[in-house]
Amino acid sequence: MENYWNETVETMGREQIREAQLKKLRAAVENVYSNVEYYRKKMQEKGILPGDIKSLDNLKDLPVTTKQDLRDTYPFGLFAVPMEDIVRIHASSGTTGKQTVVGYTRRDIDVWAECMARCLVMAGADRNSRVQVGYGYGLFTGGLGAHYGAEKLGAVTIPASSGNTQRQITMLKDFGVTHLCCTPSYSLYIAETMLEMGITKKDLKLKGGIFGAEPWSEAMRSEIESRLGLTAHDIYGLSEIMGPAVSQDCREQNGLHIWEDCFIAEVTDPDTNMPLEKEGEQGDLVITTINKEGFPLIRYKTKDICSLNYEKCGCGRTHVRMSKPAGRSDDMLIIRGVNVFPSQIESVLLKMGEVAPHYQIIVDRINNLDRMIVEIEISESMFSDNVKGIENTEKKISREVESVLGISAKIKLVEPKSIARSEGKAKRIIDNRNLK
Ligand code: DLL
Repeated sequence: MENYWNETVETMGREQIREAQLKKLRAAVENVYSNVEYYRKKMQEKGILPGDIKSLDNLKDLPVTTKQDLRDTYPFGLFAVPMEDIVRIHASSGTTGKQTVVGYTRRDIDVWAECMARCLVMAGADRNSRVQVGYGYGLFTGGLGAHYGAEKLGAVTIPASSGNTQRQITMLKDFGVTHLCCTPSYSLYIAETMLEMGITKKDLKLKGGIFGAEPWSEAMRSEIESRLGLTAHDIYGLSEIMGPAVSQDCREQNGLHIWEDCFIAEVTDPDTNMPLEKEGEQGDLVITTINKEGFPLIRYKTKDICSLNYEKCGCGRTHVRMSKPAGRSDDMLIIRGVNVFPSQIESVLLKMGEVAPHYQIIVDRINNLDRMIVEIEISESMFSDNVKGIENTEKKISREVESVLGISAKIKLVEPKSIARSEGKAKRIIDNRNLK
């Protein structure tokens, strides 16, 4: 029997979902038109008024919101309530420009905790669980987002934050932690450190992992599951929209349920911003928030690439499933004209089995020609292998990468532990081409 946190909402009929969405969308559009000058102007420029939203099909008539809009209104220009109603602020790290700031009212924090609690239950947690939150606490939404959900659920919540890996492992063991929340790359780092400490998965009581904040492949999921002895769930979210718990996959591990009582999802053509006609087609995910007070967003271009599946899921939930995000359209490398996602390379590497799942892609432009080098760590056992053996493995991986991507890449096997580990999001790409 499947457990739900909020069965009525999670298993609501599709027609009911759509009816509720239309009602909430109209209210959301009315709200931003009245309370956010920036939106009012954008809508006026497009010649659309709140009263024009008569059906969900009218969503596509509304202007899209981009990260640039958030920067242009920095810091509080898109807030829809007076500052006295804001109780929390989060911000993106701003590695690619000015940081973006989002604000939450008390009700927004409650809704967020509700979404997170649903995700935790979807990963098999309940009030008897012990949840270790290994996402960073602070302006990043991972730590506090997961924390409030775990507390709402009534689980024992361990605010470990990221880093201090040996201590994380001691807590996992001594506190009998059942659920671990952190980035997938950090979970592998934990597995690696466990090995060094002589601790095995049998010493732990882990049942579920709630991993997200960065793209990861199905192959990486299998690797994490076997090394930590748990079921690994993929959780998606972004600070602009809320933080973690916009969507997550259930036990079927076949797409991430987007909480449609809070968000409307569209998959669009990145150039025209129009929804793609065919269900299941891959495109840019655009999200409209319909249950937010402080920082409502209309048609936000996430730049994450996925497809949508509206079929009822084996778990009984009716909310639409997005495919595992393939990456960001702005993280996509275009190498010699070919689109390359780090996740494609990752799947090849993990299928080979001879190398460790730690890699970095380095791209240079030499004499006007792009060159891609994939540095991959070899396992300890391979390290003691002879040079010939290493060369052969390099060639084998190179052939495999070329057959998947259609372009060649130089494969360089490097010593164990030579690629920097991350306690948060892994840095997979070093692009030295200066294309910006
Ligand atoms: O990463 C929020 C989060 C925290 C999600 C913890 C899940 C768990 P940002 O730092 O604003 O917020 O980064 C958002 O990260 O647009 C995606 O490109 C990427 N991302 C997040 N989750 C996933 C995922 C948090 N499960 C950006 N798979 C998003 C792939 C993901 N990419």
